Amino acid sequence: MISRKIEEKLNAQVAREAASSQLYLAMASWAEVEGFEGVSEFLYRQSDEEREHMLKLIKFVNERGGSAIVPSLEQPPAKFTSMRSVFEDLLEHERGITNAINELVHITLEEKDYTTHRFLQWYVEEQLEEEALAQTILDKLKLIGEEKGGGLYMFDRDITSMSANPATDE
Ligand code: OFO
Repeated sequence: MISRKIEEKLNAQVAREAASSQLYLAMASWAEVEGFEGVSEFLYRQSDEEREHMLKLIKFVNERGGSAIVPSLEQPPAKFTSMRSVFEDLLEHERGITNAINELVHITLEEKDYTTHRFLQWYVEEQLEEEALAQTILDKLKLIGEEKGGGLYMFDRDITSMSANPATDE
């Protein structure tokens, strides 16, 4: 059984995962409209993964005697200024999520809730992978340097083969 405090904190994380899914969906849609098929495919997949992260939390909260709250959704931006800004935003966003997960882990220790603590280790691992991937992608974009042209064409082709996340492929 989870405490009210843990329930509330986990529900806040449900909302964050939902917001991540929405944000990446908006980015995917933008990339698709801009003609970046590979990037949009990658981001649609990321958006789906975030929804999975949300579902995993919802099920955990309910199984542990709490009640998951399905959050309302805020509209993410419809336009992005460049490919680089998309992935800068993505990395920034993931860093924020990592902080939130770390804070959650900390609270489970304070509350002596070792079951939730163990459950959250999956997210700790996931964040490590997601931040590393976002950083790798950004590094590639910095190498390309140009926002248009052949480099981006290759980038769009190559990104489809980048694994979104080994931890999620389990
Ligand atoms: Fe759910 O890992 Fe990204 O946000």
